[in-house]
Amino acid sequence: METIFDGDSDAQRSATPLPILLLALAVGCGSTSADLYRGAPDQGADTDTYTDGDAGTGTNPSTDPGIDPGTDPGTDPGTDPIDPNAGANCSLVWSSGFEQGFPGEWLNWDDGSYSVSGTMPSGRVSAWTIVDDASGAPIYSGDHSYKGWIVSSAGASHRAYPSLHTDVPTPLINTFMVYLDADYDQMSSTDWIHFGTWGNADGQGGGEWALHTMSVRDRQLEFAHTTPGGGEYIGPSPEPDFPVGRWVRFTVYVHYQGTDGFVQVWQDGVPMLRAQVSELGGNPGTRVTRAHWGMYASSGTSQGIQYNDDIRIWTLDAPLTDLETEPDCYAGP
Ligand SMILES: [Ca+2]
Repeated sequence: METIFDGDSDAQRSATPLPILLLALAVGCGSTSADLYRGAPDQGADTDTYTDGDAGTGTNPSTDPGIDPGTDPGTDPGTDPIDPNAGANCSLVWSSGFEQGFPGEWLNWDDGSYSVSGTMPSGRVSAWTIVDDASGAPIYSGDHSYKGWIVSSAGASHRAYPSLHTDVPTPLINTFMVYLDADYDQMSSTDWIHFGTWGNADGQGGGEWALHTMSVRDRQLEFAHTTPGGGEYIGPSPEPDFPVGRWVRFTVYVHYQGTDGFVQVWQDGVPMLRAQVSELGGNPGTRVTRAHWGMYASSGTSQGIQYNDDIRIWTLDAPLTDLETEPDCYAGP
């Protein structure tokens, strides 16, 4: 049975500001989630979230009926694909806590990087596996987590992760947990270890799609394939090194609006980066159809372990209007 939070993470979350998720007001007046699911283009109806990042709709968050800090997320059985405890504005559409094995909820495709036994496959220098509680490896919830690891530099980028092919309308929220165990002193300033990729491959096989990524490079969190290139840093100053040796909670907001799009990430509840998804200019769309997380890294990266757990994708029935407060899809209605 997968639980969403353990005691430590509850304590960690309680230190963050009260989770607030605001409904956008009247996007297209009468736009419904059904409209969004049909992928109806909504270009022009939305405010420009990139330049209008501040809250300020006048809505009083304390009156939002969707927020109930007293709800105990730990009571969520976690096995229902549509989470009954999801916040009023969030709908859980996909999740992986690595409790179902592989392929389980993942694309049934393995490039040779998956190791059932957890030992490095012959001829490889990076691989991934699913570890269990008995292994002593970090587990965020349930009894299993993803582990991707690198033992040597390579001639090409390391790719050791499962992939998701899906079709989810945006705006959406992707929450996931990362535990990085890497020695930054052994990484050059240009080496990177990736945490997430999102994009809108059209499924037609042409290989043309808009994508954007998030990684740690030169010790710090960054986006790539966005405008600005590494993302606009909006976190505390000075920018901290990305933490190693503990679980970090990411909350990623993705909104594709045809030829333009927006992405923002919170790290443990703190806004860190935002950017425009500029590749939509050449490959427009409104839905995320491809995503992966885990150990994708520059060829020069010679070591490192990354654990992932509780990867979840939630749709929103309207764009966020408060981009300061971490949207909390776990908050019960
Ligand atoms: Ca798990």
